[in-house]
Amino acid sequence: MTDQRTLVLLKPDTVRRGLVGEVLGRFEAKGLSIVAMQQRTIDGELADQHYAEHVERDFYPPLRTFVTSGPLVALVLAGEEAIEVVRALNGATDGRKAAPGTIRGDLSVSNRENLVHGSDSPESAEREIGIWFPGL
Ligand code: IDP
Repeated sequence: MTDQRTLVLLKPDTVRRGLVGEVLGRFEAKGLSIVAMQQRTIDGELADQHYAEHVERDFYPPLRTFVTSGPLVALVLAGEEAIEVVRALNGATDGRKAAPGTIRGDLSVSNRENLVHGSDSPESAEREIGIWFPGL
């Protein structure tokens, strides 16, 4: 039993489509705790920090435009194996391929506008929490 923290984003498509309650509800129903939560619109600099490992990729410029396109909700969630649990709830990156029952599988048909982000390792989680919620 490992209690973990993870950084989750409800990306601008979630807010635009009015799905914040639906998506947040899935995390809460699973038993994860909300440690911090903030709605904000970010600039390109913060997007570059968050997606540091992707900034050179072909898909990054439109991703950067997308994540800065409107308000998103940043969260820190906690619980046993929270990192893996969140990624399982999120589903595969491409909404068209994500399994039914997952957030992306049920609610997204896009590889980019896929509603959610979840940290992919304990190291990423701590790095990302430091970016979005300094001092937490
Ligand atoms: P993840 O969010 O499932 O961990 P990553 O590979 O870390 O996936 O990619 C980060 C984000 O970049 C994805 O959630 C998605 O929004 C976007 N992305 C990844 N691959 C592609 C692609 O091939 N085309 C368009 N957007 C992509």
